[in-house]
This record gives sequence, C-alpha cells and structure tokens, in this order.
Amino acid sequence: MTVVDFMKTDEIRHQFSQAMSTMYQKEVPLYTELIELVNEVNESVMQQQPEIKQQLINTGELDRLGAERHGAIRLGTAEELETMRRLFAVMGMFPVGYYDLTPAGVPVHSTAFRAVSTEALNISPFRVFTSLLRLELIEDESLRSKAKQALENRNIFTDRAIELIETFEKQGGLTSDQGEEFVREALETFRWHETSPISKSLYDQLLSQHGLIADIVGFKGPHINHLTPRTLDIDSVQKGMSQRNIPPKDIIEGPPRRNCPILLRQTSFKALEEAVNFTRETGETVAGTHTARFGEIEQRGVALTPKGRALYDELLNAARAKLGATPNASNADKYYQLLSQEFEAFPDNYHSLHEQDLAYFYYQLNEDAVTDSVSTQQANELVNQGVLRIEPIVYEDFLPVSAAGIFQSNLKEDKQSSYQGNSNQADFEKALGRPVYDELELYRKLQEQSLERCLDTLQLVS
Ligand code: OOG
Ligand code: NI
Repeated sequence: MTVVDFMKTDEIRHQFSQAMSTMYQKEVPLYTELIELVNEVNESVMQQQPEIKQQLINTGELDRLGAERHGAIRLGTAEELETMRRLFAVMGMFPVGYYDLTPAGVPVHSTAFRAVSTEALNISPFRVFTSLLRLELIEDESLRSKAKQALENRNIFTDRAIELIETFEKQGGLTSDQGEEFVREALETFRWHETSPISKSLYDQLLSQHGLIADIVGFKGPHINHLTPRTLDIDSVQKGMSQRNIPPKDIIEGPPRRNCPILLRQTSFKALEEAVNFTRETGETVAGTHTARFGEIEQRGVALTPKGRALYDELLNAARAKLGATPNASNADKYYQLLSQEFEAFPDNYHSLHEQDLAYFYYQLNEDAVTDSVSTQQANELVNQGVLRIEPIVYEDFLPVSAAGIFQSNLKEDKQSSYQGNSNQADFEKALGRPVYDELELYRKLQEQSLERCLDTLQLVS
C-alpha cells in the first residue's frame, strides 16, 4: 500500500462534518430552521452587494458558504480527551489554543481541534471546540467521587472507531472504505442519548453544582451540543430569529459591527429543554428534562496580533465595566452603544490595521508594480510604495469571553460566578497527551512566509 491510496484526511473531515450536520438536523429540527434563516440572509447580502458574492467566487468560498464552521463537545476525563485527540487526528484536526473558562464561572478548560494549514482550512474549515471538565472544582467530596465513578463507567468510543484509529496510526492513513467506515463509527460518539445512565437524584445534585457538570456526567457520551454555520450578516440573523420564533441569545458576542471585521462575532438560539429518562438502581426509568443543545452562527474577521488583541481586550473590558452588569436582554442596546463608542479607538481600515501592527495579513505582489527599484525589505514601505498588497488573514480560533457568554446563555440557570482554580494549561496538555498549537504563532508564520515568498520573487526579478 502506498501513500497515494489513502483517503485524504481533509476529505474524511469534510465527510464527517456533513454527516454530523445531517445527524444534528434530525436531532434538533430548530437547527434546520436556523440554517434556512442563515441561507436567506446570505442570499440577500449577496444580492444587495454583488461585490461580496464576487469575492466569495474569487476565493473559492461560495461552494462551501453553507458548510458548518464549528461544533462543540464537553468531555469528562483525561483519557477521553487523549483518545479524542487521536480521533480528530484521523480527520486532520489538531488542538489549537488553550481557553480557560473558570474565571467566567464555567468549570472547564478547552481547546479547538481544527485544520492548521490554509489549504486544509479551505477544503473544510470544520472545527470542534472541545472542553474538559475540571472535576476538582466540585467542592463536595462525596459528590465529586460519585461523578468520577459515573465517568469511569462509561466508554464513549465504539470498539471499531478505536480499531480504525489504530489502523490509521499504524498505516499512516485509511483507505476510502476504512475512511467512510471511520466517519460512521466516529459519529456514534457525538449522538444524543435520551436515556441517562445516572439517577435523577444524582443528576439534580450535579445540576445544583453546575449545569455543565450535569451535562457531562449525566450522559453516555459527549453529544454534539451545537453546530455553527457562517453568516454574512450576523445582525440580520439575530433580528430574524425573533421574527421566526427562534429564541435568540440576548446579545451578539465579540466586537461591534465594523467596516473591517475583526476576530469573531457569534450568537445562538437558547438551548432547548428536552425529555430525558433517568435510570433507577432498580433499572426502571424516571422521566425528566435536560437543557443543553442549541444552534449558533458566526461571522469572522481578520486575526489580530498580540498588540491588536491587547487593544481588543482593553476596549471590550472597558465597555463591560461601563455597563456595570453582565450584558443581557434589558441592557443590550446600551451595551452595543458602549461597545461602538469604545471601539472607535480601534482603527477600522486594513491599511491602518497593518501599519500599526494590529492585525495579520498575507502579502501579495502587485503584478503591475515597478519592482526594479525596490531597495527595502520593510513590509510597510513596500506596501506604501505599491509593490505589495495585503489580504486579511481570517481568525480561525475562539474568544474566551465570548465562549463563556455562549456557555452561560445555554445553561438553564444563568448563574454568574467565578471559580478560584488557577488556569492550568500544563494539566490540560498532560491530559491531551501533547501541547496545543499557539494560534498567534500560526498566524505570525503565515504572514512571515507570505512576505518571504514575495521577497524571494522580488530578488529574482530585480
Ligand atoms: C462551547 C461554547 C463555546 C464558541 O463558539 O465560543 C463555543 C460549549 O457550549 O460547549 O462553542
Ligand atoms: Ni460555538
């Protein structure tokens, strides 16, 4: 068997994300309604602004405009996280970034599994925001040990999925048949279970600690808790949700609406209350409900440098401090107003974002530039001289404050507290079995490599 016979990991990821979408739409029909709304809004944006449609055609993005950008799962143990890392590797997805959600009162820390290269992201941008429960944050010792026991009793992967992961690791790839079988087997891990293996009383105790603990410990597996398509106009979708009786989250997370979008804006519909059967020790079941699953949308902009990110954090915190409360339905307008005011300090054109080293860009040679008199290697000067042009590098990752907002709005009780536990990337990476990629380093390298390519070409022609 030679390498060329293997199914491309990007293709496995693409098929997997499609299979996941089909499954989730069946499980959560309201999500299909959200997709319909998103498609309508995207169509109307493209009709009103044909230049946006043309840009999507030029970059080859139009075909996959409707494909999901991400989903999310929550895991219970270090072993689950490590095996999940191996499972995602089969699909060309690697852990990028570390997010500590404990300061926002969510007892997990997380990473995002995603493709790393630009080419692979273009084939399928599907990512999975993956959180690991920090069981040590349950203070009640007896409850903690019951939760631990429940997690030890479960096996979230099918035997065949594990065999195929091993085959992939040994062979260095999967054949088409194996790849397709892998997609079916891997999907099982993310499926919803109507029956909870724990008792209603244990579930209630866990719920009183935190909704997330109940969501993780109370189920046989890490059901996909949302999927997220891309929209070309998040503000319109947010408005459209109310009109269609899709209950929206109170506010859109992230930066305000701008001419040059930065980072990531997100919103969702509120999680549904769903029927669940809990299990008695005697084996009978008891009816109850659980609230965890929802649909989300996202709109992405340019990736920020550490300097740009520091400015983003500062302005976001300032707006929140002036609001003096957690943004919610009753103060949403005031919040958006404060956010827009604060973000006036964030340059809103690509030229300034580049010149001030606030955002990352690809450099490209201007075909018609006069290149025989180039005397500098300085990117800023070359851009000003018209030798190079810049194209924004899209932010492919997540934002902890936004993620916390998404978590909070989808828990039954919107408790806002904060855990004292230290941020612990080292522990997370130990559980994962390898370090996470540093997302800023990935963007910096993309920018640097694009500059080097341009400079190489310039040297050849000068
Ligand atoms: C994950 C919430 C975070 C996002 O898009 O920021 C997230 C979860 O609810 O499990 O998905
Ligand atoms: Ni999400």
